[in-house]
Amino acid sequence: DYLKEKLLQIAIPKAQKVRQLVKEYGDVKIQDVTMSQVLTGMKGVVSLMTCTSKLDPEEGIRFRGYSIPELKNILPKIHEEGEPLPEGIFYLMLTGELPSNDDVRYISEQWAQRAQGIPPHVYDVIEALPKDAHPMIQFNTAILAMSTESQFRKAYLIGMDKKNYWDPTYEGVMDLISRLPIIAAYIYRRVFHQGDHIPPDPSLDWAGNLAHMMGHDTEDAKRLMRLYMLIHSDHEGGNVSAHATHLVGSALSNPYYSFSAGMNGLAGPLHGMANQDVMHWINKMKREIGTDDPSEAQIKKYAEETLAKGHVIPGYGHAVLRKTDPRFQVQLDFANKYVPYAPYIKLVNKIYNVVPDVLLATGKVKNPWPNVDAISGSLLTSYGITEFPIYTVLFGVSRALGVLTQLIWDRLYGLPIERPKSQNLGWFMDKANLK
Ligand code: AMX
Repeated sequence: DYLKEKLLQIAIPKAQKVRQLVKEYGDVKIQDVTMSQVLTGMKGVVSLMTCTSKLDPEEGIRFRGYSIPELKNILPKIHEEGEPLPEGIFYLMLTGELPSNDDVRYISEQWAQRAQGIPPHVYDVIEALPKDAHPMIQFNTAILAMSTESQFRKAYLIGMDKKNYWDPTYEGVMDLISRLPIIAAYIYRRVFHQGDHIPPDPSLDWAGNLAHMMGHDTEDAKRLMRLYMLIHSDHEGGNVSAHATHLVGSALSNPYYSFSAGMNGLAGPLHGMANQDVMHWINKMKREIGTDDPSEAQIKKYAEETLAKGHVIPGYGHAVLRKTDPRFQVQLDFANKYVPYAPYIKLVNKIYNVVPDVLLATGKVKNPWPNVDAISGSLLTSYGITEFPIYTVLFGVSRALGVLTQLIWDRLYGLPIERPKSQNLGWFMDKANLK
C-alpha cells in the first residue's frame, strides 16, 4: 500500500517534533484559562492538537490550509463542471498534500474493494431494530456491530509494538470509511423504501455510489452528494463529534468504538441533528402560518415566538464561527446555480434575511449567522431526498473522513490517554473568594 508508506515517511519527523515539544518545551506556557471558559463549555481553551483542519471564527474552515472555495478549484473531479471527489479531501487531510488524479483513483478503488467486507451479522443487527428507530440509532448500532472486524484489538492482544498502532488503526479506518455509504444507504432503503435495496456499483466513486445506492441515481444527485460529503468532512478538533472520537480513541479503543462515540455526539440537536431539526422548524412554521410561502414579516414573528418559548432556532449560531458559515454559503451558491426556484431554497433565503436580526436583538447570541445546517436539508429536499431523519446519517458518513484521519494521526504521534482535571463547585467558589 503506497499510501501507508508515504504516510509513515511524512509522519516520522512530525512525531519526533511532538516528542521534542513535550520533552524540551513542556514548560512553555501557552494560555491563561478563565473561570467562565471552563464553565461555559471550554470555549477557546486550547487543549487539543488537530492537524486535519482549522476553524477561523471569521473566515471559517480550512482543510490543511485550504478553504472550501480553493478546494473546489484544485481537488480532482470526475467532470470539469462537477464537484471535487471526497476521496481527494481524505487524501489531503491524511497526508497534508494535494492529491493527483491517480491518488484519488487509488482511494476510490481501495474503498470499493474494502466495502465488500461487511459481515452478514451487521445486517441482522440492523434488522433486529424497529424500522421506526431513528436512522442514527440504526447507523451507530451498525458501526458498533462492524467492530467485530477490528484488526486493532487483535494486533494489540498479539503484543504489537506501540509504535505500530497506527497501522491497524489505518486499516480499520479505511475499512470503516469504505463501508459507511453501504450502511447508510441500507438504512435509508430499509426505512423509507420498503427494504428494496440497491447494490453498490464498484465503478462509481464513494459519494456517487452513496447517491446511487440510495436510489437517487442522477448525475445531479451525485454531484450534490459529492459536495455534501466534501463540506461536512471536518471542522477542527473541538466540536463534539471530533472531540468524542479523539477522546475515546485515546483509550486505544478501536476505530469503530471511537467513531461510534463521535456519532452519538453528532446525534444531538445542538450538533449534527440540527439539519433535521431545521426542516421540522420550517415545516412547523408553514403549518402554523398556514401557507407554503410565508412573508418575511411572518417568518420574523415565528422566529421571535420560537425564542419566547425558550427554544433555539436550529441552523443558526455557532460555538466558534462569528460570520456566515462558508459551508452554508457554498451550498447557497450551489442551490442558486442549480435549483434557484426550489420552494425550500426560496424559504432559506427569506429566513436568512430576517433571523440574524431576531437573534441579535436577544443581545446574548454570540453568532446570529447561519451554519451548515441552515440549508443542507432544504438542498437535499430540493433534489428529492426528502426524508429528513436520514440527514444526520449523511453528515456522519462525511464526518468520518476528518475525525478518522485524525485518529490515525493520534496514533502516529503516539498521543497518550486524554485526562483533563475536574474540580467541584467548592473549588471554583474558593477561586472566586465566593461564600
Ligand atoms: N437560537 C436561540 N438561541 C441561541 C441560538 C439560536 N440559534 N444560538 C445561541 N443561542 C443562545 C444560547 O442558547 C445561549 O443562551 P443562554 O445564555 O440562555 O444559555 C446564548 O445564545 C449564548 O450562546 P452562544 O455562546 O452564542 O452559543 P453556544 O456556543 O453556547 O452554542 C450552538 C452554539 C451552535 C449550540 C447554538 O448557537 C445553537 O444552539 N444553535 C442552534 C442549533 C444548531 O444549529 N446547531 C448546529 C451547529 C453546527 C453543527 O454542529 N452542525
